[in-house]
Amino acid sequence: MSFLNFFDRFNKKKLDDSLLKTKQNFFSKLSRIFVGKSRINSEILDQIEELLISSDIGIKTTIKIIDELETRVKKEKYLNSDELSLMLKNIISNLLKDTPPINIPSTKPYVILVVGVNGVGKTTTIAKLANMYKKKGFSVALAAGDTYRAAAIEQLEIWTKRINIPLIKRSMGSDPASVIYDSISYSKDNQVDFLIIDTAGRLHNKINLMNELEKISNVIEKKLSYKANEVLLVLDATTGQNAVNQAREFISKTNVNNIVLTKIDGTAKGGIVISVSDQFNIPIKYLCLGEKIDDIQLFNKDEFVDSLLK
Ligand SMILES: Nc1nc2c(ncn2[C@@H]2O[C@H](COP(=O)(O)OP(=O)(O)OP(=O)(O)O)[C@@H](O)[C@H]2O)c(=O)[nH]1
Ligand SMILES: [Mg+2]
Repeated sequence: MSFLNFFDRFNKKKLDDSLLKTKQNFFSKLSRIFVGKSRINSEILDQIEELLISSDIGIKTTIKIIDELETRVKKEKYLNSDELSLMLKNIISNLLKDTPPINIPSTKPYVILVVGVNGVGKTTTIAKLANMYKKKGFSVALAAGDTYRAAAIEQLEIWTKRINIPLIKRSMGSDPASVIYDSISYSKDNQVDFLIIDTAGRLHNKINLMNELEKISNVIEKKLSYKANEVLLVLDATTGQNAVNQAREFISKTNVNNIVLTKIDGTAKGGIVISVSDQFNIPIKYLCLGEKIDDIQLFNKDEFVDSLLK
């Protein structure tokens, strides 16, 4: 398996701009905590703790950060706010997991199964990924596995026409497993490099949704004799700690092996990225920073922390 850097130029400004609200939310408050103080005491640590929790970093991750901060502050009692910022940056960086580079498939098709609850940005993310691979010269096909809503198929149709790639679909209400079956046959017959599968975010109930995902996974494995290479869980950053609950649910019931956080632009809840990266043993692969086709970046923990805490 070879590796390739898909992003010719890392758009740091876009990341800075997207994280601005989160940063302002956090930092304006952090500097207020410091006004008139010249040393770190337990009262200040309590205030930082409260601030971290209110910044969507979550209780568990916040406790880890504060414990570490406490240990370090004990060694070095007198710190100004710049030094404390640097310390926080370092602690948060250490909590975040590295993201592996994008794999170039050695077997065809490389299957990406995209899962997540309704409205989080699955279909938009699929279009962004398809466009990214297409631009790099790979052949890409999409499977309209969300047969629950007619609009879902139409939405994918619009994207595939724009990107100029094939869409494998059936009519609304068909069995998604049959669409997946068709899409794998198509991919094999046409030497498709990347097959990206859209799935429903909402069914009659949660058990149905998880059963359907399991059925889809089984069809993929049976027809290809290997599992989906990537099960990509899409989480909406604007939903804050709800995204953590969704992650827990999907990770326990499906074979999620990568995470995308969408709608980072314009939310003050960017702290959720830290919470998700710390709490699950699954890497965040991409951040989505807008509705346009290019608004996607490979997650880079150092750039992320730098944009957030510089
Ligand atoms: N600002 C912003 N909006 C986004 C982003 N990603 C998706 N959206 C918007 O979020 C809305 C829902 O996106 P979809 O891609 O349709 O979400 P979905 O998960 O496929 O939704 P269902 O098919 O209903 O389950 C759309 O209006 C998108 O344009 C993002 O990174 N930033
Ligand atoms: Mg959709």
